Amino acid sequence: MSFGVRQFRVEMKMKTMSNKSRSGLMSAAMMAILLSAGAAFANTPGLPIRATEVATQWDALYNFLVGLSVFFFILVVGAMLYFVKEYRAKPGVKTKYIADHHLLEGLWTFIPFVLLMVIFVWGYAVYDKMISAPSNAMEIRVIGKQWLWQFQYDDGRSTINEVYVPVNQPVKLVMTSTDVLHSFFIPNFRVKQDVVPGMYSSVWFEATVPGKHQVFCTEYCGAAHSQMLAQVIALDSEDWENWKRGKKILAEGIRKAGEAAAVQSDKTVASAAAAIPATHPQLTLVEQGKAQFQAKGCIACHTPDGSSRGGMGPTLKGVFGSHSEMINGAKVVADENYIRESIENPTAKIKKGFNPVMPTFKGQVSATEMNALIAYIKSLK
Ligand code: HEC
Ligand SMILES: [Cu+2]
Repeated sequence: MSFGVRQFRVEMKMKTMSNKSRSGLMSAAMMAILLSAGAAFANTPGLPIRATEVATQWDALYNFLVGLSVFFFILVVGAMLYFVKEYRAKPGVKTKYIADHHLLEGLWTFIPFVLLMVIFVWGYAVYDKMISAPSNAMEIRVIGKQWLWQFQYDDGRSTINEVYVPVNQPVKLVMTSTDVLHSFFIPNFRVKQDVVPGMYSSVWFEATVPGKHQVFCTEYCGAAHSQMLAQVIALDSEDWENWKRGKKILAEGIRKAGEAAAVQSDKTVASAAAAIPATHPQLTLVEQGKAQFQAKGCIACHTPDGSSRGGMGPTLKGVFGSHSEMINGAKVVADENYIRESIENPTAKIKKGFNPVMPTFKGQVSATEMNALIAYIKSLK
């Protein structure tokens, strides 16, 4: 270590830096941190309302990052201004050559390392929470296409650009796209996930504030990208019951020659529900899948009940969620993506004990039909 005289003087100066200016710097930085910590409890100015627990957690992290940035901004700029004033070139004073200072170097490596690890672990924890749905979450399927959002519910209904959910209940979105990359973003919930053609991705939320929450497509997807908007309509328990009842009202209405629109209710949401278009309102999603299973001829090779069709094809009972064994010995978790691949590209993974005789159904199963088929296969426990 080569301690120059000049450097020594710098250190002495730092140590004797007037108590007043040092405490001024420190208290400004502390203020910044406290302000941002305080903001974690109220709504953060400039950000949308927080309508989920995850939103509160994201904001706390966000405010921490802002506070940290302000702290180091004040520290660095403050030190810079101080040094500019204190150590500007003076005639006759030659700056000493300074080689290294292990303690300082250690500190400016170690402190940022600790801070970045805190940010990483904290960020990962909230991301993990945002991405892993609780097992009791209600499922809604989302299909993105240029340029609208379609939603499919367990009860067989489907809606466009409006998704109805209950408050204080976890809801899992299982999403795919029929054309290009989209991304589903609900600012009030602070959740966002890419929606990708050819595969399923998912995200979940538990709305805590009833009302309308804006949805944006947040991946540029072509000319009308900015109009690819939707609303999450979060309903409190009474409205949610009305929405659920809307199904029966609608189904009856359709049977009674299209009287659905005549349903009277002072609940705006319930009347909106009654006007929802539905392809097969009398069939649940699982029932729609069962109909597809027969119509597409899957039933010729697969049974839904565990019985055998000989070597034709494996029974699909209990497949969903299981570890399916392939001829190469690999075990594959039979999730939505596996089921879809089995249907669209059956030879990609061949199940042990069977021949690759399944024809591809690529292009013959629409996104909504695929969701119904998957819901049906999932129901075969
Ligand atoms: C000609 C017979 C045949 C038809 C028709 C057929 N499959 Fe298959 N399927 C098979 C065979 C054989 C396998 C196992 C070999 C393989 O993995 O390709 C299989 C595998 C699967 C698997 C993976 C099962 C597992 O346990 O891993 C799924 C899911 C599946 N089929 C769904 C369907 C659906 C849905 C349809 C209708 C759209 C369908 N199949 C139509 C023969 C058929
Ligand atoms: Cu889009």
